[in-house]
Amino acid sequence: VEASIPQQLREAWRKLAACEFQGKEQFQREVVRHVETTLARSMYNCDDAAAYAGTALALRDKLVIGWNKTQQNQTLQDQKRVYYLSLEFLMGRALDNAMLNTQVKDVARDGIAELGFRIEDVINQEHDAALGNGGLGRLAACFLDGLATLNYPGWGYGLRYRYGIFKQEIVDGYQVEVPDYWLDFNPWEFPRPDVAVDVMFYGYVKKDTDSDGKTIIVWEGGEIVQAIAYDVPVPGFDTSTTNNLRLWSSKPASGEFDFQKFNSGDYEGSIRDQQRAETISAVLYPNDNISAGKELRLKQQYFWVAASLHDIVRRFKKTHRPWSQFPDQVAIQLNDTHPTLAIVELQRILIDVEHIPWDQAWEIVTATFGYTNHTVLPEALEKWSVPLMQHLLPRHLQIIYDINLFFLQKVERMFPKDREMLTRVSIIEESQPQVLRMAYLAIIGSHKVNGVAELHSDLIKATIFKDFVAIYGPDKFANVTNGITPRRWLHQANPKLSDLIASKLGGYEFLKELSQLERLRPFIDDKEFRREWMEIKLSNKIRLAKYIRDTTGISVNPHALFDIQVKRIHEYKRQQMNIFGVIDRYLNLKAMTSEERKKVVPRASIFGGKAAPGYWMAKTIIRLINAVGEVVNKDKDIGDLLKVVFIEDYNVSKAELIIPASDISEHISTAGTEASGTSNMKFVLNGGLIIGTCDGANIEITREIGDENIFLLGNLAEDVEDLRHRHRYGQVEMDPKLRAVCDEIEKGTFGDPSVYEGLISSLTTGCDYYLVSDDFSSYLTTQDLVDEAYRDKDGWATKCINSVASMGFFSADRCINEYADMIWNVEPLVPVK
Ligand code: Z2T
Repeated sequence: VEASIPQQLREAWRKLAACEFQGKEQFQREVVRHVETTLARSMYNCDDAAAYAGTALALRDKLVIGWNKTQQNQTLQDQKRVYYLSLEFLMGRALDNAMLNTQVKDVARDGIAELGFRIEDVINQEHDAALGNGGLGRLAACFLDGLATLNYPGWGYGLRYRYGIFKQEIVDGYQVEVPDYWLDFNPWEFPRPDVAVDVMFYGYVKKDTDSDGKTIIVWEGGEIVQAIAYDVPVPGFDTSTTNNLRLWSSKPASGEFDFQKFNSGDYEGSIRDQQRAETISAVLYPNDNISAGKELRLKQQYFWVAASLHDIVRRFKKTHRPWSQFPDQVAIQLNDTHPTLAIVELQRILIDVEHIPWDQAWEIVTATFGYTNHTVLPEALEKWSVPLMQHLLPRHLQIIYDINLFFLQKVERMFPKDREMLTRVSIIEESQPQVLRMAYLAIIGSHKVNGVAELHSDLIKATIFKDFVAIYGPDKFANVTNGITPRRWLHQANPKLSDLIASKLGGYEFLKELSQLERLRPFIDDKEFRREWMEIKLSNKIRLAKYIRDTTGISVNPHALFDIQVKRIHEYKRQQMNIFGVIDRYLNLKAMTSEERKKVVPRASIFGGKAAPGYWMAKTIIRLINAVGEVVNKDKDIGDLLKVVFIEDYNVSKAELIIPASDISEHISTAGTEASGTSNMKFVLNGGLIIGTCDGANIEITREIGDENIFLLGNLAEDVEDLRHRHRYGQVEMDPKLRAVCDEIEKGTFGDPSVYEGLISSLTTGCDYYLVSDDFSSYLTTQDLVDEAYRDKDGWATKCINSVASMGFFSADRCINEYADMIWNVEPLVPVK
């Protein structure tokens, strides 16, 4: 490539090469230049929004330089790369993260202050990039940060949704969904009109003969939609490595936009065609842990997968290697089953386009893919209807049939007497209509399958994928416990705590090597250190209390115990158990004498989270939380002893505000239902304790921090089946305290009780599938232990500090290194200067 450019030209370009700003003054120049030229504003009309835009553009220029170098270097080094395919990347805000990762925040803070702005106000102008629902999407974002920080050549591939997750408003206690216009100003993306891929849907399959007279299969005659790449730079922390997140946007393919109609006056008709194409990347499906099963969702999946694979294959082909080396150059990780069609698409490219024999092609495919499972909930396991697949992707369905046939033949040879086995493991479920079990296809097409926490990885082997362990052996199945990036979730969200830790450990190395937190332990008895630690917690609580007052009008005493549950609202996560517990607490307080009340630990119960728009029960839970807040918060008897707050529109940037303010956070899913949970890690890393069930990563957190530092409650996963059975046969008496809570709701204390009928009956006639009544009394007793422990301020501080010191394991970096070694077989690159 170098040699093709004349020496003179090369020198000219080198001499003129853009360079990064250095120091405060150059930073300020860049900001002012952008405000005055890019935005055409001046000091007379530069508001916070313009200051944000100027700062973001200055930082963006800096990122782009490292980004270009990284990409050139990755091409030059020509080593194996990893591609993380995820329908969700819950990135949150970029500016603060960019400043911190490139270590220019102090310069920017001072520089922007001299121009008349507070850096916090500037940062708060940014819209979240909310291209995800919850844990799965945020995990993908943490992984990108880890990949870049560790200098792995790793790209993300996703969809550029016009509308990310909806904005939640609370109106009269109910959730109302409002569109999120996040793209109105987004300096962090770069359209690549030259990177365009045509993607076909529908059409028909026919047999043909090529020039040598060989039979070939052609898929043609379908509708073509164009994918346009938008690239987002992903800077690593304290490294020049800046990786790429490539998001695809849909538009009509050239020629598909019907100029015939346009010219004959059917303008509206032609616009309709255009809109049909644009609809593909228009909106994120707002379901967390529920499969929608809609045709448009399947179109999104294929559109994204086809564009990404085309891009990956094109990059590979530029190296002129034989196809057999594809898995030595490319690792593709499937974030859940959403991108499973990538397996079929690669097989299609290899056999239909590259004319590689089936077996050779299949070997390449399985060596390339790894599949991560994120749930065992049956309603979340994707099953696509065969007639829909036949209609939308006829050639892919044929290939799936062949994959299934060869697989079942192998199984039949292994288990000749077990006919039932074949029906159980077939990709096709014999229902009406037939459906494709995407998880089975993902397992069959990958070389490694992993769960996201130990318990979850064990459960999938013992339950939903049991037969596949018998077929492939246990080594195909692994565990990679989730992790979080300490850059965003400690350094960015909780700068004071990060600074205090750095002052003791002698610098910020721990942000790259989180196990260094162990070195905090010698300071555990240091009075001054403990005082500073608890003072930081208090200041984070004051920051949150102020936000709550400004946004809801509710005043929360910062000295109260902050009890926080923020996550998607879902029956399995059991926010209902939490709010029932709050009602029980309220009833107890009401029954107390004023003397007794003096001994009570004041508590602020803080909730946040979105319900899927069509999930009625989840919406009812939100309604109940708000109704309880209405009653409790204005009860003069109760005062500061209990406050109930629902924070609107929980998202990544709110999480950064809320998590550092927690004393205790709740992770109380029915045992065996929460695959991992990742906010549990974020809360503990920020010096909060947790109350939780023996589920997901709570178990490993307990192992790391010690069971004296966590409040565990409830039944174990192994008991769940039996308990559910007993409920179905009416053998369970409802817990009397839960009965009293339900009676209070039914009395109308929290407004029209008919609103909550479904919620109450889910516990009774609904067989209490999530076992609230089985865990309720354990939950209440454990909450009493929390109060007790909180009274001992010193003991509490010791628990918090010891826990933080033990959190090294939960860094996304550890997690990425495990994927790299065990699944991807990729090595880091030496970062460019
Ligand atoms: C999701 O956020 C999770 C699992 C899903 O399964 C779908 C979505 Cl949108 C299809 C979550 C899990 O519920 C959570 O336990 C886990 O920590 C997270 O994925 C990341 O693995």
